[in-house]
Amino acid sequence: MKTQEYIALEERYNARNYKPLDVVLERGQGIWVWDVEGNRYLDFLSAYSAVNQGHAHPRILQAMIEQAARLPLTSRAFRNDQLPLLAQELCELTGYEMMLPMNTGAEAVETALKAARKWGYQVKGVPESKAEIIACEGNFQGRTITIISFSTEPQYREGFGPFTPGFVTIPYGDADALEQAITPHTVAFSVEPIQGEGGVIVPPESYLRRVRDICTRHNVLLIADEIQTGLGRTGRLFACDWEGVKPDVVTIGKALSGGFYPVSAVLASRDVLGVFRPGDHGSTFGGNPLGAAVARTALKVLVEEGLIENARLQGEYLMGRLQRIESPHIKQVRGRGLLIGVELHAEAGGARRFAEALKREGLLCKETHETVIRFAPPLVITRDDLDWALERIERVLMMP
Ligand code: IF1
Repeated sequence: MKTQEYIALEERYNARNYKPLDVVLERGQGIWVWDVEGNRYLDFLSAYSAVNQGHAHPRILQAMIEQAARLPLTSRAFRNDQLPLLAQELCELTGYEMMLPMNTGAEAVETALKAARKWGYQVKGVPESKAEIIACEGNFQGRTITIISFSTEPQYREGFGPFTPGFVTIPYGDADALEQAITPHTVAFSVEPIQGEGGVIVPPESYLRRVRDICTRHNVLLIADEIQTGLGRTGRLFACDWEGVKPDVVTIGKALSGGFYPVSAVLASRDVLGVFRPGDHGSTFGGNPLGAAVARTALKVLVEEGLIENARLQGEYLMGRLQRIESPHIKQVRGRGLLIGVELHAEAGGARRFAEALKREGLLCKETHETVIRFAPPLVITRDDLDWALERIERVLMMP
């Protein structure tokens, strides 16, 4: 079957909740993917940072095969021999006291919000059903009804109400706005250290430090969504590390499995995650031995293969080269590590046509918010690979 036949089938039988680039992929290895016609592409999106370790990483693949053959799923009705080791290794790596495993990013976010509310009632003493959580304009934290309840993007909400109450939004990057929005009922402030879907928005210097200080003074939990920015993407384990900030609660997902399997988690202190008692919360697949074994190896790969450091080094190089492109279309290049957004001028004709042109050049990336091209290659990328990519990016950005 050829590209157009696959597309026709998908358009006919699959809900049209996406408008993908018309490339049908069938194989991936490291930074490269191949389509059904045999064309090779450099993956400059990494499944939105889920394949930080590169496609089909051999060590993670081996762990997956071995665990799949041994025992994929127990449910949490019984214990398994992988989850305790993942919990220990993850907590030791990140410096948190406890973790709670889920599957998708949205589930981790929901779990963090539930933990924060319960913490608010049990520990902070907020009156029943009064808990308030503050989020930022332009946030993207998933697609559930509760999460879109605090989205400020009309398309994510339209037709999906009524919404979950208890959320307020403030401008991103504005610490004073946070201080003003806090009431005695505020239990948490939920923030992305860099807004990914928002257009790779990097907040002003020391924003996270100020936010940390405000949350501490008001006894409000600081929840960082590191689902996209975490696990090496920005050149540190967590993007919050750049400011030396330790949130009370961190959500991770995506690259936690190296893209093999949905694995997410909430990290926090015993004070916060300790609010859950048996029966309060759970998931059929969360903490399953297959996901746990895959995640354990995905974390080892990240650390032992120096991918976090590589993201910082290659990110600096890529950013520097992108900033030196003298294209009339470019308004701003921003980001951190290997999470980079190239914002185009309104007159450039939209980011989509540049993504399409890059695809024809053999490089896959995705536009966000009409005018931003997002670049996020796997963290295993080398300088030579970047030079290969930059030759094409420069050519495409110089087109009329
Ligand atoms: C889609 C976007 C990225 C996230 C942060 C939680 C989640 C995400 C910071 C939820 C998910 C994904 C969702 C995916 C595309 C992708 C995306 F463009 F939509 F916004 F990465 F930028 N927190 N982001 O970025 O995680 O439940 O999906 O596992 O919805 O198409 P999930």
